[in-house]
Amino acid sequence: MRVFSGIQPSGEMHLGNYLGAVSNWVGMQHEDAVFCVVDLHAMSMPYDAAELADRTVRTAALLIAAGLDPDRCTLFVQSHLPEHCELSWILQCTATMGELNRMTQFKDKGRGQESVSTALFTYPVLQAADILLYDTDQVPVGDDQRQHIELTRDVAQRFNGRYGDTLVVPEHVIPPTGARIMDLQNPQAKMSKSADTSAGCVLLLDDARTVTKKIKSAVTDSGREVEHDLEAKPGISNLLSILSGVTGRPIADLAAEYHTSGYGTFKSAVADAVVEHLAPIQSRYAELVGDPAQLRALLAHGADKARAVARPVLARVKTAAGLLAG
Ligand code: ATP
Ligand code: LTN
Repeated sequence: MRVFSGIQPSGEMHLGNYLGAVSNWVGMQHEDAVFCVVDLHAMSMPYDAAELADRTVRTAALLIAAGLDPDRCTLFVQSHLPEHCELSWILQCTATMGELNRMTQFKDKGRGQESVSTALFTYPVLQAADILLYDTDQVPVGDDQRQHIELTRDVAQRFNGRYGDTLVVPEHVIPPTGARIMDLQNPQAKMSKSADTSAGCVLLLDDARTVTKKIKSAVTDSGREVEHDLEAKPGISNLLSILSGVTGRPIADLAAEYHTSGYGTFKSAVADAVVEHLAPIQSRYAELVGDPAQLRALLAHGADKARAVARPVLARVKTAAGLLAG
């Protein structure tokens, strides 16, 4: 069962990325699990070239600190394998303008920008290439990626219909809780590093004081009871998801325990649990970034492992699509 997922090195990792995706990757590690820092995707929005390489290494370090073990899975950097771009081109010949136009991420991220790169539009095709290049069965992602995985399936099925059974059609794996962590200041919007203010977004590397301040200032809902009700209590429900994510306890148990404790006490408990969960990740991260040469060596080894899977798949696709063998 091959597992593949990716994360952009486009900013600091936040609790949404961690609870919606990365913490699940940690539990899905085995020799056929492949995780990728998608630096090429991060170039589709305006970015600082002087910082990208450093962010890429730091993102990999944080993934390892969060529990990915490069000996138990494959961890590598997307741009180290040109095969991703090669397959992306071939798939662009199968994907249609109409289906890319329907992607909501493209519309959201492009909104308000003076000019939008072609890459932001074709972004989901590169993502499909990432996934299909590894004969992936399962893609663990947050809820916001549902549409991109559907597109990947459609493109794979169309390719297979045209050129014969060539690509494995993957399934998404969306966690039951944590799939959609919301902004603490605006529980109608997903927690995102690109939000207008950082107050509603807890970063994995925020210090204990900052985490506590952000969680204690989270907007809550009317009433006093701690209950899971996405419609009536989106703020409290979000905090319950976060507490469940970091403690591993079911939301129902937590809601019962804090039902009458009052919002203040509940928020303090959430803040303490998050701080406690992040502390060991932060100290492992500090050790890892102290040795960038070692991280680069780990990533080079990861790229070798990834290449061994990707090359034969790409060769199979090129033959199926009618390209002349070199
Ligand atoms: P952002 O919106 O913060 O810029 P992103 O979704 O654009 O993040 P990535 O950093 O590549 O980009 O996301 C990595 C993973 O984190 C994906 O699987 C995505 O579904 C998941 N994810 C991102 N935000 C959330 C969230 N608020 N709740 C749950 N999962 C999330
Ligand atoms: N688009 C994703 C990041 C991403 C990804 C992937 C996720 C790029 N390639 C392949 C899963 C599989 C995002 O923005 N979160």
